[in-house]
Amino acid sequence: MAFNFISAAEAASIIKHGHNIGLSGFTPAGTAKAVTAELAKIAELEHSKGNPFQVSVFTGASTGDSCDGVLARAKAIRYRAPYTTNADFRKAVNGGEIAYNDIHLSQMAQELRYGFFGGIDVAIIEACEVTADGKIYLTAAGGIAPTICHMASKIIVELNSAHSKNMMGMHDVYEPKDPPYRREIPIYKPSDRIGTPYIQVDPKKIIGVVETNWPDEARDFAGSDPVTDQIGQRVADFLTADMKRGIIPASFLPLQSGVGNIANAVLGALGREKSIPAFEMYTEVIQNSVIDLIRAGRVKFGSTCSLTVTNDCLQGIYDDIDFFRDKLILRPSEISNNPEIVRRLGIISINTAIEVDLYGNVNSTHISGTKMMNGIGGSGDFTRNAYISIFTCPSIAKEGKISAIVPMVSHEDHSEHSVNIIITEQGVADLRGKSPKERAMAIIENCAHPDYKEILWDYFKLSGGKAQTPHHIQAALGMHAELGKSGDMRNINWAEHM
Ligand code: 0RQ
Repeated sequence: MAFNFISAAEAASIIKHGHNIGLSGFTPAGTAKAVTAELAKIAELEHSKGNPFQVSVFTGASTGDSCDGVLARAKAIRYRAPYTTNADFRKAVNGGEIAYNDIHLSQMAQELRYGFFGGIDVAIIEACEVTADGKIYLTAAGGIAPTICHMASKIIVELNSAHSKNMMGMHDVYEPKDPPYRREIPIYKPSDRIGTPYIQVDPKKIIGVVETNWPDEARDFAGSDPVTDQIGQRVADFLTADMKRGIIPASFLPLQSGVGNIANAVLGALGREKSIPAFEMYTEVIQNSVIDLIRAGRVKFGSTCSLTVTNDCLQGIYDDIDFFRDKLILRPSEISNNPEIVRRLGIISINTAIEVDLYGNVNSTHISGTKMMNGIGGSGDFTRNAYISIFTCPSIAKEGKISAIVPMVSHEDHSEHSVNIIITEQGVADLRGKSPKERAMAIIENCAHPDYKEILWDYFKLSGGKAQTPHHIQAALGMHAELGKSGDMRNINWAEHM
């Protein structure tokens, strides 16, 4: 079958007000870009005529500016799930303009299939190749592409020559059946292949192919600094000690690590720690630091949903594809983040917290309990099911006006029942096997910044001390209230709250 080659603007004109659109990609990696950029122009034109024009957008994770950025600025998004990182989008969400649903990334595809959101009208899939018999070869991410391809009545392919066809063969496309027919997902080690290297669709559903040459829009993270380096080294020392005392097997366990400069620093430190053997990753995002470790022989294999790397790093992988073919695999987010596999493989998860409370509850998503930062991402998929779940964060934010260790989290994403280890630049709190009061003492003593230690000890003492989980309910969010009042948590006077 010969494809209908169309412009991005023609493709965008197929999308109507009220449509549910699904996009390939996971982070800016592999996300369709050209059609959404044109869709924003259509929305602006319709709005200028006084017509409503908004769509609902479903993706694997965050996207780049050419999706969440332009669409948010054009006020073209009514509803969005499951995760974003774009600053303009964040502003629109916190200004009440967009209905945003922050969902565990492993669940996005199945919740679409279960019908929680209605259908998918149009799927926009970035590909490095598409064949006449309907085989779509994805680019730098798996995301929810298999599910939206099979659900959508119309598929638009963005055939992006900025991605090399060398990517063909790097994906492992697998979609589980839904209950009551679901079986185990047969992955027993990070490198297992269980699916096909392409998505098979009915070619008649591909209503247009848009040829583009649009590089991925992955962010370049700030370099390391003394605080992130210290956190990274503490993670490496902690894991080394746990291996030496036999908790982690001598052959080590697969790692998951979040996104950002702390994740880069952690991986850098693990790479340097020669007492840790070369290890595997079973993770959702691979950043530049992991590619460096694969080249250095420190990471033996990386299973991921996306290659969220800089474009020169991605080009390096394409140029060296023969080296990387047996060292990398890309999976749909439903598989890369699947709780069944996380628990089976015994993954060590390392994610970043916004704030942590005295009892080990973690807030990963909301600033002062109300303003959305990014979303939970995959952190919950891994944390709840990990062999050891670790959260890292600097002990303070905003030049010390904010403590990351607080009496009670202002929003909870990961509960005390799932969180094992807290690591700040100050130290490590090992919460395993500890009661709530023992956890509080470990967290204050080891993780809080010196400016906040006395403040937190005072709260702990004033909260009564006898209950299973001591709190002074009126004062529990007193540090947040103080931040709102004076702009600095250090000004807290507990007597005013009790
Ligand atoms: O503010 O941007 O104004 O400088 O939050 O914080 O320290 O730069 O760290 O970029 O790693 O982000 C948790 C948001 C951390 C991220 C979070 C302010 C701080 C700074 C960013 P500025 P840092 P990071 C993998 C798994 C959830 C999803 C997840 C995240 C900004 O890691 O979204 O883990 N995680 N997914 O100053 C007020 C506090 C603060 C605070 C930090 N307590 N109060 N502001 N900040 N703590 C990804 C995927 O799933 C795809």
